[in-house]
Amino acid sequence: FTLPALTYAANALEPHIDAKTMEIHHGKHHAAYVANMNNFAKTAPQLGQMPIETVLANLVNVPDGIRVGVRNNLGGHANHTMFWEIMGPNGGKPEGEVLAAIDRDLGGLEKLQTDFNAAGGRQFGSGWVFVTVTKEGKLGIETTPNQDTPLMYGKRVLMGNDVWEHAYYLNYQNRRPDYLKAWWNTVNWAKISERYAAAKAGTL
Ligand code: MN3
Repeated sequence: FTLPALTYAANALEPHIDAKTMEIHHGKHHAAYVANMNNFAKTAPQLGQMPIETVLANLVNVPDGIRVGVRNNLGGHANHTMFWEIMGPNGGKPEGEVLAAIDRDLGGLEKLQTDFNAAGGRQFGSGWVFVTVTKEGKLGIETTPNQDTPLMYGKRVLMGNDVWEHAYYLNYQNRRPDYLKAWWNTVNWAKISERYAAAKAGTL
């Protein structure tokens, strides 16, 4: 398991997400999930030999003693890998097929943002808010606690936002709704279009 490098500078998402938050979030929090998985793989090397989504969708097959740890740390690794990928500077606007799907399934971009932020705001404690996508390209909004991911029940994630306090507390403190609102300025819609096409091709 390896920590993916950010494809943009730590300060590239300012003022919406500050460089210090990015450095700690990526370089400490995500790095810890990766290190923990590499430790688990010492005693259960099969974990590193299967696609991540396969392990997460079949946690029952993970040895008892490390199942909770794998759930948390591999979930965290998958969630954060997606998270860095779908953000970036100059993210543009949704276009083409993904925009059509947002209009069709989620009532348009404005309603998606309102509903997604409301769901993220309601998530009690640590967790995530996602837009999931089926192989047919249908979108839905879901939340999970902790580092759980829709991959654990065989779904695919188009995009998602981290509502753990470590994602925003340095800059926003208790103001999670302000973070949720500002976060949309960091979304890389070209990458999300790629992920949408991959979902329909069965390769996401
Ligand atoms: Mn996080």
